[in-house]
Amino acid sequence: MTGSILPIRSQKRIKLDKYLKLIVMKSEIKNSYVSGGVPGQKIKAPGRIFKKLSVLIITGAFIILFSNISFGQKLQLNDLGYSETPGVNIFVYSNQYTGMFNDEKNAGIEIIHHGVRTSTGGAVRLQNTPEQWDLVPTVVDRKIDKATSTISLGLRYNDYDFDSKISVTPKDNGVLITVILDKPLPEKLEGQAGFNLEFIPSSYFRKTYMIDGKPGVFPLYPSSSTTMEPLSNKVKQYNGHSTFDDRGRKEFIVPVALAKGKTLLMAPEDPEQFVKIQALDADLMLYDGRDLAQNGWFIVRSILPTKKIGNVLQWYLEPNAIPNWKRAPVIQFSQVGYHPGQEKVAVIELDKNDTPLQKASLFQVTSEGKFVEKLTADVVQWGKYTRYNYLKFDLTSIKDPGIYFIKYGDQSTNTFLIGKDVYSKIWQPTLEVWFPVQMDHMTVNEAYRTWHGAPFLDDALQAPLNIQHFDGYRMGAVTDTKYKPLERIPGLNVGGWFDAGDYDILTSHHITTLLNLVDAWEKFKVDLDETFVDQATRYVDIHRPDGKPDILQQIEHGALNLVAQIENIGHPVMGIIVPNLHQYHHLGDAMTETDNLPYNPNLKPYESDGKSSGTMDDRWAFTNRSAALDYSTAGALAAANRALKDFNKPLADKCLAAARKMWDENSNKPQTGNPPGVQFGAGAEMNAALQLFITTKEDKYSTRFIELLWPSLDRSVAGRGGISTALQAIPYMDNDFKTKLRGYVVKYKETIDAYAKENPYGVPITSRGWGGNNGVISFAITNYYANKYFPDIINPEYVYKGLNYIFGCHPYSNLSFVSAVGTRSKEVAYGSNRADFAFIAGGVVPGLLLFQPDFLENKEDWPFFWGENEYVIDICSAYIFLTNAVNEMIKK
Ligand SMILES: [Ca+2]
Ligand SMILES: [Ca+2]
Ligand SMILES: [Ca+2]
Repeated sequence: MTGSILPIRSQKRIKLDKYLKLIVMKSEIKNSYVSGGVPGQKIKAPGRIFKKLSVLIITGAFIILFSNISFGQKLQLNDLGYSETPGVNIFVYSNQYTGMFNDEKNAGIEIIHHGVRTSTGGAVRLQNTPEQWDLVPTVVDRKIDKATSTISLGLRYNDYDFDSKISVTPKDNGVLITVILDKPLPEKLEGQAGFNLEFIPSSYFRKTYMIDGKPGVFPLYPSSSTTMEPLSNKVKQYNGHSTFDDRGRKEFIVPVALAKGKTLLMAPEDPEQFVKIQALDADLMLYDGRDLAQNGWFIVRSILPTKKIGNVLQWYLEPNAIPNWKRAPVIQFSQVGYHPGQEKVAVIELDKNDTPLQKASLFQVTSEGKFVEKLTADVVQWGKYTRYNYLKFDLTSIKDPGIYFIKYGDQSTNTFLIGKDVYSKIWQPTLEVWFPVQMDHMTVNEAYRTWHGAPFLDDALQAPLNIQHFDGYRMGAVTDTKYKPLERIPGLNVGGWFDAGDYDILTSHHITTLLNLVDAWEKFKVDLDETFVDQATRYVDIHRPDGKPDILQQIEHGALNLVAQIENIGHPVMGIIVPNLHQYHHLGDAMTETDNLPYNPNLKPYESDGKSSGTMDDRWAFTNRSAALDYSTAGALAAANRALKDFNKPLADKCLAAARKMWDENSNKPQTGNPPGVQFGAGAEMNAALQLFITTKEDKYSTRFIELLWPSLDRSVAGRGGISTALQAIPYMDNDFKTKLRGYVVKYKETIDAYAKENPYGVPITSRGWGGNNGVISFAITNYYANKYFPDIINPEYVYKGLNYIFGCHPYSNLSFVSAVGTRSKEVAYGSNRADFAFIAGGVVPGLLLFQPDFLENKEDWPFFWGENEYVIDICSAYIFLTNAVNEMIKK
């Protein structure tokens, strides 16, 4: 039985306000976890225990209120600039729209509700259910008035010359939100501009709402009604693009509200997510943003009145606060487990109001299924990082192989392993499943499932001039090719990987990926064969050996596309991507993102002769040339030549020829006059020089490498192309090289030791815009090389630190960031199957995003935050290298 506030027989007779106050009277919540002892089970008290029942008699009717709702103390503006009470934080533009990907659902007025960010986007908006590429306001002004605890904002839409102001001020147990206009709404925005606040659907699934006493259930899947309107009524989207494929009908979809009223109660049955909103003048409307976009949220909205100025709209917003609420401790450890010889330190993340316990314990699970306490030890306080306090529990002394779990207070973790071979297979899902799924221009099958058909056989058209594409690509005033704008470039429908959760070929990431895969092949002889690849019939089958090492088949696949770029265009291109925004957000079989027929300007849109089509949906190649891209491609193809020379000799020869061509065409250009190593892209040139030298042994390349390397290290040992490239060069250089490098490695150690003071994990955590896991993996790879050549300076623990973090010893949760690796891992991520709330095995997510000023987040119930959850080829290939490297380190 859950703590339900129903039944109420005569809603109309009870004013909601009064009714809420009555509920408050006596109830109390105990929101703690009941004592466990069973690993992995955080047992919630039945129905979130309520101690007392309130029995109330109202207007002659006997009504029993089983209430679990109670209100905490008032919100207070803290020194960090947000309103706070235990269980509720309200951020008012602590985070702003950054521009790059428009509305990332991480800005505006936001609520952190009992430790979970449930609400975002509080702003004057121009649609019922704004999508990612709908216009967002610019914050022109943000003021904090400490005396009244009020935060005021100026918001502006330049496209409509429209300014509004918002103020947020504490009132009763919530806040009062006021929209102020100095000038009446522009006519064009009448009926369109409103105040919106968005709520994440996953926090409200399987829950109910009530609007003016009328109950409803939050839909698990969108099925509310929509209407069509003529395109002339539509407020424009980013840069004139459209997310909607109207099939030439000049119309657009307008979602209709699920419910309308003055007072909205969201999830009144759930004290952790219960929010009350009252509109003091206009109506409130509840919308489902998923009508238009799978990543849409539930939206509460009031339309701004026309021809009015001053305080034109007011809402009272009250997120329920459980009195004296404390977030449950999060016990963080490696879900993959630990090698017996390595340090094993769990981190416990504690609410700042929580009192640390003295001890934690480690239990072993015996072969009889019994739990044996192996260690009880003091926890050590590390201190505060972001908003939490951190403790450490050291279990290094336990070395017996086996199955274990940690117990802290009432909580037991899930089980993990200690064993000599815990790392031995952790790279396989990435090579065996994730990379095959990303393969472009191929049908990819796995047992009974076809991941996708062979896509983009209509690649590609020359991108037109002066384009700023919505995925960051640009074209300048010239093509830098022999092709006219929109002319077909032949030969590009081969090889390559989808970069990430979208389906473009991003050349710079292909380069990184090729280098990582070649390194893994050359250094660790990764000869796993679990993928069948047939380029002739464009067919890939997962879990089906074909006698060829999978890693070489992947290297071949990446090289095929880069070589095709250089042979057909003359040089590598920034990328190849669909031209229309209504294609770009594609969620489905990649094969259906275009019609797979080459564009034929002689046919009308949507017309086809069976061989070509009049629909302009072919991908465009963004062809502007850059020396940095030329050089880095030369480096990757020089490396690919070595891996492929005994596997696919003709392709290997083409790789080297293309690499030399790129080198020669750039190095013969006049110098800029800057000293060596200061030109743009010098890191790329340095890496190309090293790779060409390793492949060809020609002195001109090593000379140039040395010439660029030392000045680069003097500028920064940690920067791109810095110490990591230098360490990799050691086997190919003389002894003096290594001697000279030693001083830089000592300096490098100082920079990485500083991380242990910054955070309890001792790794570089960067986290705005895009999570920092790639940086953590690079850090661990550099440490692997440093340990290999300078073990007296860098010990193996610097490598394990990075792995522990990726595998679960990180803030917010304790999930492994690699799907299907470790006992518990990311099962909801931003792969191409994200609309199914699913994962792709072996994918590595970016990790934690920082919401200023102090909230780190990685959601596991909402896949659509790309900055937290999107798998990308560069990080996944680096992961394959690192995990093979750690196995080699252990062998030694
Ligand atoms: Ca992309
Ligand atoms: Ca194979
Ligand atoms: Ca086409």
